[in-house]
Amino acid sequence: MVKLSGNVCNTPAASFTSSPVCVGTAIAFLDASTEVAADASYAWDIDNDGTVEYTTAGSITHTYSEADTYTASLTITQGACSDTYTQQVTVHAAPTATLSGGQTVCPGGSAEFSIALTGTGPWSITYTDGTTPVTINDITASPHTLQVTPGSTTTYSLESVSDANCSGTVSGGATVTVEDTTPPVAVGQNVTLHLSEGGNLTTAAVNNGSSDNCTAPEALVLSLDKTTFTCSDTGDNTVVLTLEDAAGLIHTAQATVTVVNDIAPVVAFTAPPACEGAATVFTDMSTDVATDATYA
Ligand SMILES: [Ca+2]
Ligand SMILES: [Ca+2]
Repeated sequence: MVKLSGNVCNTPAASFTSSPVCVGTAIAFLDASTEVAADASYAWDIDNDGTVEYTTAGSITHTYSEADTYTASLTITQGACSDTYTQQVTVHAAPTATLSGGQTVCPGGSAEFSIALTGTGPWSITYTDGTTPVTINDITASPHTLQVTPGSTTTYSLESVSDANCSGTVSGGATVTVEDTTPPVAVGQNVTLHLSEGGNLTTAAVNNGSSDNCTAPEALVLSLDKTTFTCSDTGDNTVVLTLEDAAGLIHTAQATVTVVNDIAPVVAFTAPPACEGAATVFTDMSTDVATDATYA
């Protein structure tokens, strides 16, 4: 028979393992202690504040209410011997993604909106236009800017987010309004029109860089209230240049058309043969006679 004297005991080797979890999920403390006697008592202090939360012999689980890095300790006592093991355990915060923005763009135009992210990158997000979900992976920075080109007014929202550690919660939304509510800007210029060149006025001659916020210059519909000028219009005439964009919005500008009658009149008359003594009838067949022409 062996006689023990003094505080002779078998010293335990306390140990446990844990893996990081996301907040709200129970974290497992897996007992890895050795040299544990049958009468060993366990004391788990899961936040190392000196107050023991669990006295379970063997593995435990615990759910922390807040994301943080905690120091946890396990003390095993058997007889007069004890051992304490401490280890940091990690509880990750759930990431968040918040979509914001909203813009009015021209038809065919693209818009940008912003997704603010919390957590630890890289993130993956899934957003939707209400019909088709789109997932973007490997986002490394916050905020993430997203460019979209909706064919019509569309509201976007987020469906899910996850970061390097956890899946999280999403919020917010962004509406991209596709429309043109801005009329074009008609800019005219004064024109001198020489009747010798035909007397036809073109919109290109009067247009002086008219433009629109959405419609390309070549796609604008230009028209004039008067395009044909004759010698009776000699002098200054006011014309109206009308501009219509693809949205049907209209703007007008006035311009002065100075008509120059530079056509030489063609003098002609007929004088049919008449009997001697009878009056000969002279008929004026002149053309291109200006209103200010004088006859002699
Ligand atoms: Ca404690
Ligand atoms: Ca417009």
